[in-house]
Amino acid sequence: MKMTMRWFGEENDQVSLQDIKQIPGVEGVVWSLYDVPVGEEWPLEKIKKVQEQAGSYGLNIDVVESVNVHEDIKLGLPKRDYYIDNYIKTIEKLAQVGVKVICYNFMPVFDWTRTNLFEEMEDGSTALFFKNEKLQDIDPMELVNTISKNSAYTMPGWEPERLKHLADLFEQYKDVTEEDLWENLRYFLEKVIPVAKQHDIKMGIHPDDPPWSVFGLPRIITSKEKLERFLNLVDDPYNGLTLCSGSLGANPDNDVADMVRTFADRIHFAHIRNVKTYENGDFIETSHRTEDGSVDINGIVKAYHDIGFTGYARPDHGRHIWGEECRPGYGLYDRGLGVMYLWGLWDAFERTKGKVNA
Ligand code: DNO
Ligand code: MN
Repeated sequence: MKMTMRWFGEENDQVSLQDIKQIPGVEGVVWSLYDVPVGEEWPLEKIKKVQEQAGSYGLNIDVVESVNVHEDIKLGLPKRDYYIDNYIKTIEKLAQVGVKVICYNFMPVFDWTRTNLFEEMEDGSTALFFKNEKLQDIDPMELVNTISKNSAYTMPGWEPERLKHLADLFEQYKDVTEEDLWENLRYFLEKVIPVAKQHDIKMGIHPDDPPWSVFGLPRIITSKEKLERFLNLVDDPYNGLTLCSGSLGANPDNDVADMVRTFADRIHFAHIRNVKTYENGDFIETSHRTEDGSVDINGIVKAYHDIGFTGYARPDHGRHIWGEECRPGYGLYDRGLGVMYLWGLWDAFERTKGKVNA
């Protein structure tokens, strides 16, 4: 397991490369170019700049999260070929600096969705929260406004210029079914995977978060069966997964440890975090520790250890603790604790490997 940490860039993140370097066992940053509009080709100079910045702290830039997919591709509109061409050119550029994995998602309109970014927990920390009932009767625009008001940062997937066109986007998705989305995903993969393969870059789709439809929009990367269907769209090791335990774990029917064992060699990137789920469909993002939430993090790390996972991993969202002012879900402290919890489990499994009764 190669440990990484997400970093939003020098101008965009209160967490510094120095901070990241000081977390034990972190080898690289998971990055993106946030100022390039979705669908445009990434400029090589900007890519190289990140490489230099991270490199000066001895951190690699092997994993990109995300190269986002333009809505026209998801919608299957005529201009999709133009955007796919740009995507391919970006892959070629990323290959030049040695990128190994590209994480992306295929969620219509929204990336991850929560109803409160700073829900108070009993211990005085705050965390990302999803109130199921609230989402049933809220206008998406209202949620977008609340979310942007409560955050000093622009969050990937919630860029104001994109969301300005929200009404148009909803109109365009009006008649798009799940089956249409599958077909549009296949079209994209059939063009992109051969290029990624040629450049030895593994593609890892991130599951939908939460793993069910929101605001009536179709969502397809939600369960074990759907992941299986996805992998068969283009049955090639370069067409793989970013297996996110927290996104999938928001649905208690999803057994993530079982998915790790089933899809082993198709998992290129592991997002590991916990969530506490409630019967009414609400969930809150707790600390990474198994006992604190509903997801069996211990069992998941054991599964990764058992399959001899050599891919990349990162802690995912953390709580906001110790008074830290940070990007929602992406503070330094709780994610740092997350890294150490994951290493603690991993090292213990390593020590007992092959021993009877371990
Ligand atoms: C949620 C996060 C996501 C992720 C994107 C990837 O679990 O990891 O925000 O970054 O969906 O495209
Ligand atoms: Mn994730």
